[in-house]
Amino acid sequence: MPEEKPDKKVEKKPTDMSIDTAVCEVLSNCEGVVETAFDRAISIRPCPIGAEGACCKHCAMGPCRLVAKTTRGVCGATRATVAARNFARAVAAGAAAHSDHGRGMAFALLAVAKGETEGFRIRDEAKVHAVAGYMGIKSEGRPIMDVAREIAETALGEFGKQTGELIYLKRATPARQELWRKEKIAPRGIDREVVEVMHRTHMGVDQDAENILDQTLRASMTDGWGGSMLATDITDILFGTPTPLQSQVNLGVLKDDEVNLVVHGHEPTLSEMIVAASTDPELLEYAKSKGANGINLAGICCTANEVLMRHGIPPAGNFLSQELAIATGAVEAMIVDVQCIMQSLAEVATHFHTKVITTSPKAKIEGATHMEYDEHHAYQSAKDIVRVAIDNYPNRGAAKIPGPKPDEALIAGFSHEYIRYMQGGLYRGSFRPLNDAVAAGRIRGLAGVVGCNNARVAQDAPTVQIIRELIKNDVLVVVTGCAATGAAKYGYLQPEFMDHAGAGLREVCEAIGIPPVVHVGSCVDNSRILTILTECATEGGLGDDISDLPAVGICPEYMSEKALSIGSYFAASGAYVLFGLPSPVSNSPEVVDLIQNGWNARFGGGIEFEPDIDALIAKVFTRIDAKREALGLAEYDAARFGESGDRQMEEMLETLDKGGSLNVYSVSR
Ligand code: NFS
Repeated sequence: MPEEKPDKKVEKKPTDMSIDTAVCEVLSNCEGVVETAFDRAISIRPCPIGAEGACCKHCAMGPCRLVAKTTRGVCGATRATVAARNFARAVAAGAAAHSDHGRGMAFALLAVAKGETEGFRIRDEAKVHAVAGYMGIKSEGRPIMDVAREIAETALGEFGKQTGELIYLKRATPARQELWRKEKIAPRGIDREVVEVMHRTHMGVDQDAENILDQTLRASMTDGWGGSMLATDITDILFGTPTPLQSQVNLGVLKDDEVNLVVHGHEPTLSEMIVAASTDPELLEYAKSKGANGINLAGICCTANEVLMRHGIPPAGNFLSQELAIATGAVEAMIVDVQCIMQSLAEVATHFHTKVITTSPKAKIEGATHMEYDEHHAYQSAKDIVRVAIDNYPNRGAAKIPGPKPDEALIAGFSHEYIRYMQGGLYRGSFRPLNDAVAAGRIRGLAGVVGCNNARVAQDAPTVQIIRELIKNDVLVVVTGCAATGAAKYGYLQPEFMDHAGAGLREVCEAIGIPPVVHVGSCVDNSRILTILTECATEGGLGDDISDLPAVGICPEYMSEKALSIGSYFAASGAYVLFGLPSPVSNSPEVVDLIQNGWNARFGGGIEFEPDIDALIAKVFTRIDAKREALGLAEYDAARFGESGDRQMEEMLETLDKGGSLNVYSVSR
């Protein structure tokens, strides 16, 4: 086979590859010395056949490339079947990743409830009662650990369930539940639907694109209304439901004179314990004995979001920053578990003193140090890992940490419970003020901006362009995942960013006390967006279902299969989702039409790929305005509002500035 030839014509400067100046600074230092994903994205051209969903490699008669005049594979599979199969398998992999994370959380809760762990406890008893309510478990008057155990067992039961429906489907609007049943896509067990995608897409099974895509939706819903929603709920139970807090962001959060530990990956069980261990007096003393002034913790990817939302631990960056954190030369240990971890970390680390530590039996990397994390001895495992990092501190060479920019402060920690609380208080919280503001046109619509970085587009550029344009035009934005970290890096999660919002949006945000860009968590916390949208639909005044709302989902820089799963479950839930990259099914106009228009006709939501970001933004407004019109709402007029609200936002900030707590609705903390 000929070697992949680098495209000689492509010459890119760091500033073409990322708009993050800290990232560009480290990239310049790496030039000619350390190879990164940014370099490989230039030297490796994406395969045009795979990129369009035109390659079928599901049996050994192929791989068949359905390009040019070839319209069928050796077995006769059509372009539509092949594109649908490829898409289905990607969604199944994404749903499996999120759901396996949820399963891990359920096992952790079970271990806590049985008293088999040291280090963990239940931090949010109110959430235990709420989740018991969703699951139909009696909780009143019972010992909390008994209820927690039943929740964990019920959650685990959702994975192996063979018939019936996922319990959490009941959290959707009645109209949505009815539609799912009518269209026969209500998922049964989590594992069953994912396995069934794999079966149906095996050679010679399901050959009907629409039928394959229906199973794709079932599998995706086991993510959004299954594994992810369980993961969010159980994480809140064990580690606390987030409330607003302040933090910093970007590579500049690494410290010159402290032991820097970066937690990277997704599941929060280990990182929670690392947070605790990093303040352990014994370990702080140990760090001092090695010449360090302390232990500094930072995060990458969604682990960063988990520990940011609950502890204010600063994210050092999003997906494309992972190699560069090591390339600062200032990281003693990067601790990883599962998902979105580049294999190249181990290679980058060979140029520096950093130890890359893998911790999950599911994810090992050649060249990394494996220290398997045992949740039954969680705190001890965390301490052992922190100790390895401390021992590595004296090995640090000349480090170059890019300086923090002044606009890197952020506010995060907006759970749906807190957003409800902000609109009326502990006993009278609702989504009424938000709905009224949308109905009146102060807020034009709602958008979720979520997902990854992708080395094929300049890091963060599409995300910040989209968010800026949306809030300027009075669209309230919620963010999760690497898009949230991206937004934070440019000051978009600062209260001052309110000045860039349209007058109507600003007025509402000030009155309710939320920023115009609301960080609701990690990627599994997209389930919080499902809850927020359902609350809006249930509150009244904006129709009866998510599909009636003037709301859209946007994934500007998608990279992972999880993003396709998220897009699919949002579509099934009635949201229209735009991805800012080329379509992975473009080889089949039939499949493009099915997921965009076919799903939209049946479910009121769909998926569209639009790599032209200006065009994507225009489509967002068209969609939102069409929904407003269908609801009979006032036409959006940017000039109509402009009075200031009662500045609850400022009061909240004052409380935070004085070191005060906003933990108001949770009884156990
Ligand atoms: Ni979501 Fe989070 Fe980031 Fe993308 Fe990866 S970390 S689960 S997949 S890259 S947002």
